[in-house]
Amino acid sequence: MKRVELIQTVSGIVEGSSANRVAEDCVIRPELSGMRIFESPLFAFGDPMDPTFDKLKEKTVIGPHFMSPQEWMPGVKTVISIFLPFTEEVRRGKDSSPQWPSSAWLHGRIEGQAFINMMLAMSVAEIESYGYKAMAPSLDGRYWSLIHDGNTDTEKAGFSSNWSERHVAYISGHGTFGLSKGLITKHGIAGRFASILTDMDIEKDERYYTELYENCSMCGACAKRCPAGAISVLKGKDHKKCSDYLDTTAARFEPRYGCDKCQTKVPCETCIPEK
Ligand code: B12
Repeated sequence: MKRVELIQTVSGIVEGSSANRVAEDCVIRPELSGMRIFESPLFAFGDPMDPTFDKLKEKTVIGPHFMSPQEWMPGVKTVISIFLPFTEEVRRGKDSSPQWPSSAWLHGRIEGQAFINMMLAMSVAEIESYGYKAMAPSLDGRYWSLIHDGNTDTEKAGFSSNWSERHVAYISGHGTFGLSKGLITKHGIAGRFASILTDMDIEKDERYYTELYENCSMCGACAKRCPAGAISVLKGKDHKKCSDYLDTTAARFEPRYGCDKCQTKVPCETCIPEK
């Protein structure tokens, strides 16, 4: 299996799977039945031996709880980072208001992640069928993430994870962080990330940036749109305010939740913004 075949395989799952469309039996509004969730994915291939992975263990970056690619999978030779941009239908949900996310975005958050989990499992099985080892940290039993502050749990840091898809995407060559803390790729910020580790040696990408926030113009559009007041050009991003606001969406839209404001109708929505 070569780089191009792997890209074709994963892209084929995104193109062809009915799980990348909202099913009739779970739809919030009838007109969203069959809505496609993700566009064609973008790939970045990282080197698991990149010393920047060690830096992620520093407290000021992520922390010692971050598990390196080798800790997840001894013998790993390639980190495959995948960006799945949301379709225009998801980004332009018709019932969006300045305060609340659209039904389309809620489907993108919840059914979109369910599709990603399936896509990862299918992709891992496909790589293994060629005789290589592969695994997706986010599907592994050791994976954890905390979307609240970690005061009650000393081993798990708050607002963190032992495998951060954005940091992995940054190292692999997708793009850089933005003021909202989302990662801005060549196809923008509005989408979700996933990753696979494998012992297949695939040609790596070069990072096209040197600074952490290089792709962000610091225009402040995301700060103006944030209904939680969680983003500030001067103070950066307040995860607690963001998370508390997400809780109000969970109460209102149960069993779904989410917020689109820092990812849509901003200059970095679908591209790297001009400075
Ligand atoms: C915890 C979490 C949250 C928390 C905290 C958010 C955060 N930014 O960390 C809360 C609940 C607030 C949250 C909210 C949302 N989330 Co969220 N969340 C996560 C999760 C589970 C872990 C993130 C994590 O590990 N953070 C760790 C801390 C350390 O990150 P940080 O403080 O931002 O990191 C900074 C430092 O490391 C610093 N730094 C300092 N020195 C150095 C040196 C180096 C070398 C580097 C690289 C960095 C660095 O740079 C970073 C940026 O400032 C990931 C899934 C995953 N496993 O990756 C999704 C994830 C980050 N969330 C995502 C999304 C989409 C959202 C929401 C839009 C919700 C929604 N979908 O409706 C909102 C708003 C996002 C936002 N603006 O932050 C996406 C991001 C997509 C993107 N384009 O970037 C992710 C990747 C999920 C996914 N699978 O796609 N989320």
